[in-house]
Amino acid sequence: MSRYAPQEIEAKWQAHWLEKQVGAASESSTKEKLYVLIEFPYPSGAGLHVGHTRPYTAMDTVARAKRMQGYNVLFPIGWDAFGLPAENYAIKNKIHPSIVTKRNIDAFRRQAQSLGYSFDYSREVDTTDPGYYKWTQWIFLKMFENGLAYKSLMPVNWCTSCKCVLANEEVVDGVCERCGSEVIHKEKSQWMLKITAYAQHLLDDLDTVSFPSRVKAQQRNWIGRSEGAEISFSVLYDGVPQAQAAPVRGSGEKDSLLVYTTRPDTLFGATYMVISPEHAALSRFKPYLRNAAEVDAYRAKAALKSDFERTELSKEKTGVMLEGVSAVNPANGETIPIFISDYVLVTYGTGAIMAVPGHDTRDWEFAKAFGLPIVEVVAGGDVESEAYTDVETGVLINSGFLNGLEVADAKEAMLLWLSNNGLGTSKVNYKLRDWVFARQRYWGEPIPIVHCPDCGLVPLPESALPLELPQVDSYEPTETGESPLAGISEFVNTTCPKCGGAAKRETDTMPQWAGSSWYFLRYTDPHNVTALASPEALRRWTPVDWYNGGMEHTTLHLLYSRFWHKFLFDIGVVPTSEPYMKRTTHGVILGPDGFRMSKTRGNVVDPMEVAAQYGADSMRLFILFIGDFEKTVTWSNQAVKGCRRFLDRVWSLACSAASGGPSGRLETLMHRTIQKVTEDIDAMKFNTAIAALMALLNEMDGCTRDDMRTFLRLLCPFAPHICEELWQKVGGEGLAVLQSWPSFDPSKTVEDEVELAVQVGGKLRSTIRVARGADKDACIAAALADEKIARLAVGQTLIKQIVVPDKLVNLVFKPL
Ligand code: ANZ
Ligand code: ZN
Repeated sequence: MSRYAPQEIEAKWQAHWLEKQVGAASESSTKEKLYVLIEFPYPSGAGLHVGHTRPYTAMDTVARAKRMQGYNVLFPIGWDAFGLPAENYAIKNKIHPSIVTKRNIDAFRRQAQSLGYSFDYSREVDTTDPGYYKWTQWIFLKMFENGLAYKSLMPVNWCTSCKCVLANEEVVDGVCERCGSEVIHKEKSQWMLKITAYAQHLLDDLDTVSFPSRVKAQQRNWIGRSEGAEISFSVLYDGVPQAQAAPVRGSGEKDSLLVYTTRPDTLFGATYMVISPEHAALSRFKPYLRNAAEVDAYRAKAALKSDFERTELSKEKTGVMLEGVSAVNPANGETIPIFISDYVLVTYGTGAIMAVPGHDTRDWEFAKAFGLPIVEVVAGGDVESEAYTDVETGVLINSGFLNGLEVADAKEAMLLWLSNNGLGTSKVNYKLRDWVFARQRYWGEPIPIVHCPDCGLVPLPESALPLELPQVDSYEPTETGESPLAGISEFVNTTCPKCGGAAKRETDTMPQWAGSSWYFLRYTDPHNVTALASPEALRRWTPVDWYNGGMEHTTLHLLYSRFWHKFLFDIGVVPTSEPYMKRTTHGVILGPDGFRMSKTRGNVVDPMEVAAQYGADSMRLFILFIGDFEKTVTWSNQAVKGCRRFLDRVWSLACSAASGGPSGRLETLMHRTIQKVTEDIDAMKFNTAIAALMALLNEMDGCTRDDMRTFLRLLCPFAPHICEELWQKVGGEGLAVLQSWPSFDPSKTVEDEVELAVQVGGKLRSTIRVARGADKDACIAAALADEKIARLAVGQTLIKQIVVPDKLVNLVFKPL
């Protein structure tokens, strides 16, 4: 009997499977389709890491099981290859990013294949391939045509180290998600995508998909719908010399400030106003301000802070009162001061608030810091010691016509009053911001727009796509924040597609999230040169049935791609409004020391090394056996060895299996295990599925080849190489990976006999087997028929019998 030597069999089967295209999805099959998707990797120079292998192994197991279960499975792979690391590497090593990218892709593919991943490698997509990004640019042009791509001067997040604009989603805790450097605000003219136009759709359609509740909750929070009112406060230019104020007052013009509030019911409690340091009204106010210098100094300081720093709850409130202007509370006519403070963001609502310190915590802190009046307008708390923010209970007080109403009713009453008096309207707001869609870097999709001095922004015609990246000598971003493309005059100087006059190309490129916003569509028809995919292919394969990915993408890629998909649906390109029917997520794997794996900690485990040492199958089993799939787990070298020992036993039992049909002895356990493994794969409980297979193996000593063949079919999606090899050894026909999935009979999964303890006078004397659920008389009869009991009963008469069904029989005898 040969020993199990994975290194001798794995490469052989990988090559064989590739040749037989066992992972290829069929365009002509009549089987039901199943589109199983993983998040395609960024092919970094470091190769596949543990973070890839957990989701990929899981979904490969799912894809393999589903093929065996009779589905026509689409399980594709591709490369999300634009982005900064390749560019930074290129800068450092003076190699074109495309060369580095190609090298990395080849290495990734080799590694994926050596772990036995059954992707459909014939459908690979590469976001940096002009044949691919032609369609990324095409979608952009469609968005431009539909008013969803626009350029606007706006404050943007600027990473001081990447020298690049970041999306809100890329700023984490006030620093750049990528490099950890400080992020400041800068005014720049930016390409934007109007994702906000889809805010309500994105929210509503969450009800139609099967996503984990925490994913839905995160997207809902990120979209941040709130209902409230916009209320107008008139502004007085009060503290300035009459002559200066005259132009406004004398002309009869009225100035006003619009606020957004979710609590119009508290209007009587608004004791001051706050506008953001960037608020446009400040330039109007400036001539009337007595403390303009102080105001300017505060604004300069605020500009250096990130939104995160500014809105942190615990932060001490700062601000400056605008001396020379004031506002009027429209509900009670009182004059109230106006402040600027950085806790009010220019990018939300109207950039101005009515401050109600009695019932808003931030306002309360500010009022305490500045000695401003706090008026209680909802009874129920103690507003001197903290803001009373409850909205479920409490009634309005100190609020004129609202007095005595509950909050919900007061909101309605106030809204009616405001609209009747032309002072306000109800308003829905979203936290979601439009998506900053430009990077000042080289290695991204060029934006296919021309700046013409006469025609303005002119889109390239479709025939000019793809607009390819030009060859450059230097990939470094410029100090002025312009893309390296700005330095290539052959690229920049062009003619206007509309008027033919001299014009300049846009030199910003798209952000990394562009190519990944639609890649799953391209898989359905990856070589199409006339469309991003044919309508037939899209109808055949979309929507994605099952998409597994990381929690970290919930408010980035997952939201972006839903937005693009909805847009493509609206313009008739895709057949469904949601791209993914079901989303699952995996937990993080920590290093053996329990910390997040990182180069600096030196606790990074290389899955390829593990596979080289123990075999790809042991690596696959281990990564799934390690713990609950959705949970964070810690790496353990011990567990890898355990998985290898299990496979060693599989090997030796298979080699010694006797010929013959299924063993009756194993029938129930076999049916149970089939059921468990089938259900556990669907529920992503891979660890308990593997445990059930281990338990089954423990009972398989002396099993037949038929038993072993069933076992191998069950194990095959997890550890395909060893199963393929042993399948041949135990007389299986064809390829193991092409076998049908074992079926189970639910009625055979229950044990139909149970063991009963038989006591005589309370002492255990024997055990018997009876049918499960056997009645009292049957149990007693069976007990009395037992040899040992019969012997004891000689010369005695039965005077008492107690039966606990399925458990025990107790008999009491008395001598005759
Ligand atoms: C008065 C008020 C009274 C408020 C009260 C709350 C409680 P959400 O739910 O997140 O939409 N706000 C409005 N615009 C703001 C801005 N640009 N920067 C900072 N804060 C802003 O929050 C809406 C509430 O946040 C608004 O309702 C406003 O404060 C504040 F008892 O108005 B409220
Ligand atoms: Zn022109």
